[in-house]
Amino acid sequence: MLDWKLLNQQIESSQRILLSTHENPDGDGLGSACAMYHYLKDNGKDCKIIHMSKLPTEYKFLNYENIIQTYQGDIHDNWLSKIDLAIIFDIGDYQRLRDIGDLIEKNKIYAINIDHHPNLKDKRFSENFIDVNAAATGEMVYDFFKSVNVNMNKYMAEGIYTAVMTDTGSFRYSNTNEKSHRIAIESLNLGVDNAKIYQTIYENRSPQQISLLAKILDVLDYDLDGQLAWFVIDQKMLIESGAKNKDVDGFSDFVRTIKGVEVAVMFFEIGTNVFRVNFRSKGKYVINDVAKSIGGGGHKFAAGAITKGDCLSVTADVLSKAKSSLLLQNKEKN
Ligand SMILES: [Mn+2]
Repeated sequence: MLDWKLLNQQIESSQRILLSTHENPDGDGLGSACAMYHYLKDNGKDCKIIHMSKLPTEYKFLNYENIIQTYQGDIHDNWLSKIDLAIIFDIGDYQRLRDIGDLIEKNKIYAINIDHHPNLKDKRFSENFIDVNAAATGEMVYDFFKSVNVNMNKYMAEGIYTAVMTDTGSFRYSNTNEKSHRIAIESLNLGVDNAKIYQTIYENRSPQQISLLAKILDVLDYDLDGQLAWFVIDQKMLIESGAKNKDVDGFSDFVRTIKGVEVAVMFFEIGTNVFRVNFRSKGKYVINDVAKSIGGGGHKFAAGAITKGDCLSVTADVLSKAKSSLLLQNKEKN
């Protein structure tokens, strides 16, 4: 059991509090930060959510009164130099804090990590609250509220709901648990508009993104009797379709939905001879070991890495590692 009272003590003894999450933030990191923000504001704290990226348009609905800001030294450094506490959500890897991580170290800020990624406790954080069994970091923030007897308001629930909905694939992935649904019930009772949140996040695809999807389906390849599906998105495909980097989000989840496919692997060329590799598993095979073996990491069934090399050697290397891992896991099962 995590000692959430400790977190509350830290909050109570702090006045200026920074909330943040990883670069290229997702619904879990942003939703968790927003839920906490509304709790802290209600308690009279001076707090800001500052992160390294541009806020993705699909999450702008969370940004009431401009509470979520993109880090800019000239605007924020003064405020940041006087904070008492930083609470970081869903980070996975300290590096993903970028400049904010450097500032925390440089200013020796008391920083608390709340995360459900299976990571070693990072010493750069003063406290680590880690629960790998939580479907979302948002569930941990919910646990915190419960254990210190906080009644959620609609804004807090909206953040928590967004976090849980996005990290459970809208309550469909294998990490979805009883608590995820309980959170949904409570959120709906508090007036959260679930259909509106879903549509805002997932039913706003651009025609460019769909045209990129068409190209992917064209190059989709299968291995291990159709259990492993993989595809490459190179710069040329991106340019030809007019899609943006972030438009590839969700494609590996989509490929995993194919009948018989247990693991989907995406190779996305983010720079010349630099690939982001994404692994998604339906649950039969653990894939974060493979991600780890090429310098990445993540959850058991959703992981990723960045790797360098030309397309042919990168795909050959990663696929051979993935295949050996799957075959080995098969053997261990039988
Ligand atoms: Mn998460």
